[in-house]
Amino acid sequence: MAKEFNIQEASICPSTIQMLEKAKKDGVSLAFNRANDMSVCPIGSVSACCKNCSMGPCRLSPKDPYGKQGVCGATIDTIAARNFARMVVAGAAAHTDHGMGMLDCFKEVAHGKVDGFRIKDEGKLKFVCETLDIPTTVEVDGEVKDRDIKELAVELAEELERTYTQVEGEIPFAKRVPEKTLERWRELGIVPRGAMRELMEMMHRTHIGVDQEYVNISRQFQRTALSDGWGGSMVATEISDILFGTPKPIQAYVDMGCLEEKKVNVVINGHEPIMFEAMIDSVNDPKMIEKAKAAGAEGLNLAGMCCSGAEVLSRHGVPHAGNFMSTEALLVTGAVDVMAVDVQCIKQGLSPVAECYGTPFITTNYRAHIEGATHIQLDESNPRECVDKIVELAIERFKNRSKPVEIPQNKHIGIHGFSHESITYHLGGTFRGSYVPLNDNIINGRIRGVAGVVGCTNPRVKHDWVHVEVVKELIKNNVLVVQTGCSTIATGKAGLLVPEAAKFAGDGLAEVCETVGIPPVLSVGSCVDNSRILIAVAEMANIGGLGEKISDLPVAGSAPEWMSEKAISIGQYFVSSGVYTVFGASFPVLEGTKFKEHLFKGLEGEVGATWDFAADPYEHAAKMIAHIDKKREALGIHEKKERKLFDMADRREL
Ligand code: SF4
Ligand code: MSK
Repeated sequence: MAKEFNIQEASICPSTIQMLEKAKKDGVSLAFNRANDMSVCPIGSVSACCKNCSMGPCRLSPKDPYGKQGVCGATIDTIAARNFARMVVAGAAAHTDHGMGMLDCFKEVAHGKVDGFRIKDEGKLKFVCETLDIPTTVEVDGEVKDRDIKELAVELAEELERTYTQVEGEIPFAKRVPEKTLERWRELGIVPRGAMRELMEMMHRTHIGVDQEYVNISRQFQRTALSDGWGGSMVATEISDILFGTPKPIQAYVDMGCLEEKKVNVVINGHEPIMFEAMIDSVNDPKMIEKAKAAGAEGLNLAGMCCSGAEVLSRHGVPHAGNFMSTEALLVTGAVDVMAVDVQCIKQGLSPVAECYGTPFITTNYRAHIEGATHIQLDESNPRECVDKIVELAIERFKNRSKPVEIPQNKHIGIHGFSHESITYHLGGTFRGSYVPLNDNIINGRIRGVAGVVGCTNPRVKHDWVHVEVVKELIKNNVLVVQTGCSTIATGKAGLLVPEAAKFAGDGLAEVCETVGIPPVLSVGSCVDNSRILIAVAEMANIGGLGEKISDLPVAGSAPEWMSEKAISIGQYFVSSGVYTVFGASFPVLEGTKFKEHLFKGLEGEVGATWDFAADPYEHAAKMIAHIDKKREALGIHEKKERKLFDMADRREL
């Protein structure tokens, strides 16, 4: 018999709760209900089972993990390490394939084969070339001239392709890793060669009868995860910036109140920005707006969800309707006239919910078809063909809306779109743009440290609550928070992404925020944009004053409500880069095993950082703060020194 489901306890998001109540009345089941009805497998949840060959599946006992082995003799440590490694592979593959998709599109643009997109941010193109030692100028007859943009783009695309296809050597963005951190990776043999090679080797090594020593397995999954963070994800971010513009701080709304009853609501969900960017053109096309008006609507309204939404929220201020656990709930409003998706984090459950409310549900990427959805393939050389069809379906649905519409009237303004470039500017101004003031304020103690709080939402915990409480605790304790993905949307709904949220921050952080005009919580984009956090910590280490390696910095990472394999890859590349990282919700490795001990303690000796776990948000934040304090002490900056805060007058003087 199904357990009773307490809707009020499922989320702190009033819109999601309102839609859960409506879904109940409508007799519609969502992921929240399914999680309530399905108990967690006590063996699988801690990786105590293996199905890597048909002599099994083999289940070990979580109560007595060393009591037996798999049929092949595999121990709990081998089984758990192999399972963990395969999670890293799947997560890294998702990000690197996303990045490769972006690179394919960029190559077409560079070769002039695509009309739908162009190089929008030439400055970013040059910046990325410079970081990779690709010359951006050329000397002609003794005169230094800028190189042709198309030529630069072609050369950059060729260079970045090595991120994926290279079989020997180091991936291009290894050049961005602080020297001492990179040196350590070289000693450990974990500098990624090319993502395809790392993913292939990891899958090989986890096949039955290959790598059966958990420390050795962990070396390769670290290398694989690093090929995601400093490889596939970083390429995805940088190419998206070049093609669609580097985000700058922008005000935008989040939450379901972004839907408009009298307009045709077009919702995009997934991860890659390509379809969404084309959709922005379509909904702003006067011809399409005219068609919507002819159908009786006041116009077209576009909103994003999940990381697709986070990409365009950051770049263009397109409203964001909700994170991963709100995607089905949004359809329950009856106001969504079409939901179009591409890849990743798209619940199959959306398909029957869309059907219940008569919402066309459209897949657009050949990699992701979903039963019950209509597939309209997006062709990058003519993206408008696909997105215009989607808008027309939405207009048709609006005209024939047959279900009652109920839109939760909640929306929250916030500042999104921080990037490495804009943080540099905000901290130092046009002429003195650098991370020096950040490091300076960390050294003088106004800012205790920096935390990256990222990742998914998960129905196994109270939706959004853990994110919001962790972040509030951190800023209260003067920790500047940087966020991506679904986590950003949770805190956006809680009103933490505005400068006025400085009132929730400790005195030192509040003072810095007020002086430079930033919120205490910085929204930096989607899950691939965790690479922006890597670039930020690399810059902090390179600027000096806070040690030489990333692992010396008073920084910490967190994924309070994670659920996806991508989160495991992200967590691992944070840790392997030197960032102590705490996960909430659950941890997929059995307590009391040598492998767990290795992740939570042993990695300290290798890369200077470890994993940790705390489901309770206050314990979670306390662990991060304790780590930051430990690093401050090691740097000898734990006692507060009065240092001058740079204000506008100082900057002008400089
Ligand atoms: Fe069992 Fe070993 Fe086969 Fe895994 S690889 S299923 S532990 S026999
Ligand atoms: S969408 S990976 S639920 S952050 Fe990137 Fe959100 Fe997690 Fe998907």
